[in-house]
Amino acid sequence: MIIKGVDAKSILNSRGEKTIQVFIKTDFGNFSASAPQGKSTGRHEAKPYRKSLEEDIKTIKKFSDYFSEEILEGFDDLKRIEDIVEGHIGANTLFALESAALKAIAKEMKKEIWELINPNAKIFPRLVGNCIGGGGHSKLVNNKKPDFQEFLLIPNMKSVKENLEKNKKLKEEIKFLLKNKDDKFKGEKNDEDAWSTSLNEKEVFDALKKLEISLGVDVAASSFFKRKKYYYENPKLDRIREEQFDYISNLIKNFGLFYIEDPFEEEDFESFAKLLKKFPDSLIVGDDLTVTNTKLLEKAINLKSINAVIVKPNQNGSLIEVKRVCELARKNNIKIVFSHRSGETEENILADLAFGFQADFFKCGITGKERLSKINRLIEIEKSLK
Ligand code: 2PG
Ligand code: MG
Repeated sequence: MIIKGVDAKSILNSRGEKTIQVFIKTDFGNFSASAPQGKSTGRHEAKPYRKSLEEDIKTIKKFSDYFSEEILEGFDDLKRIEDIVEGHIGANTLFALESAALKAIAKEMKKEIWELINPNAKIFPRLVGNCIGGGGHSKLVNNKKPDFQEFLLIPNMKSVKENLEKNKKLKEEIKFLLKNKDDKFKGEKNDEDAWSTSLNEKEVFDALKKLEISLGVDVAASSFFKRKKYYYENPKLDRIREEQFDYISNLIKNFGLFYIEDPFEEEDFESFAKLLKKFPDSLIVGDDLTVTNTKLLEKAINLKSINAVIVKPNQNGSLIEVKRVCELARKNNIKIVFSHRSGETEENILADLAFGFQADFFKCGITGKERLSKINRLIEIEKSLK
C-alpha cells in the first residue's frame, strides 16, 4: 500500500471539544481515523498536538506527498511513517494517521486490523464499564459529587456480548439504587455517560456492594493531589500520603474491590508497591502513573508498583510504542487494560488493537454511541470467530 496524500480536519468529540480526524488517499482507496481526548491527563503523557490542533492540521497538509515512496505492508511498517513525521506532530495526530494507515494496509492484505497484529489472537478481554462517575469527569449534583472519578463494573460471563448485556442491565438497576439512596439524584449522566450523583465514594460502594459482580474504581488520585496532600471535597477533608494509603486499604477490604486504578498520585510509585504487596489478589492498575510509556512501565515493574497497566494509544501516539508497552507488560505478567478516553469519537480501532494485542481487559464505558461503537466492534470480531 502506498500513501498518495494526507489531509486532516477538526471534528467534535463526545464532550464537544475539537479533536483531529486524519484522511489518507492510497492505491487501495481512501481511509480516515480520529483521535480521542483525555481530561484527567497524566503529567508525563505525550502532548496531543505539537503546538496546536490547527498547526498539526497545517503540518499534515504540508507533509501530504512525503509518504509516496514508502510501501507499507504490515504493522511494523508504521515505523516508516514515524520516521517521516517524528517531532513534527503531536500524539493525537500521529495516532489518527497511523490508525488510518492500518485500515489501508488491512484492506490491501484482505485482513482484519487485529490480524495484522496477531493472526492467532483468541482470547477476548473482559469489559470494564464505568457506571457512576465523579471527580474531573462529572458536574456537581446539588453541590456535591464523589471525589473518585469512576466506579467500574467488571463482569465475567462467557462472551463479550453477554458481558455487555450484564453491564447494561446492572447500569439500569443502579439508577434505581441511586434513586433510593440519593434524594438529589436527577438521572443525569457525565462525560462518559455514567450516572452523576451527590453521594461520596463510600456511599456509592455501599450501594454497589449488593450487586453480584466484581467492582473496580479509578481514583484518578492525581486530580485531587496538591502540595503533598489529597484534598477531598465530599466530605471536605485532606489526607496525607499515609492516610490515603489506609483509606484505600480499608475501601479494598470493606468492599472487596477487585480493580483499583491510580489510587495514589502519579509520582508515588512506592505507595502503589506497598498496596500491591498488601493486596496481591486485587488488580493495582497504573494509568497516570505509566501513561503508556515503556520507561515508566519499566520503572513500575522494577519497583513492583502494579500488576495491571492501562494502555491508551493516544497517551503515546506511536502504535509501535504501544506494541512495545504491551510486550513489556506481557513479559512481566502485568495485565493489559486497553482504555478509551473521556472525550471520545465513534472511531472503533481500539477494539482491533485490544484484541490484536490480546488485552486482558477493555475499559470502554457501558452506554453512549462513542463507547458502544468500540464494544460492538469487539462483539463483531467475536462473532466472526465462532
Ligand atoms: C481515565 C480516563 C478514561 P481521561 O482516567 O482512565 O476513563 O480518563 O480520558 O479523562 O484521562
Ligand atoms: Mg484512569
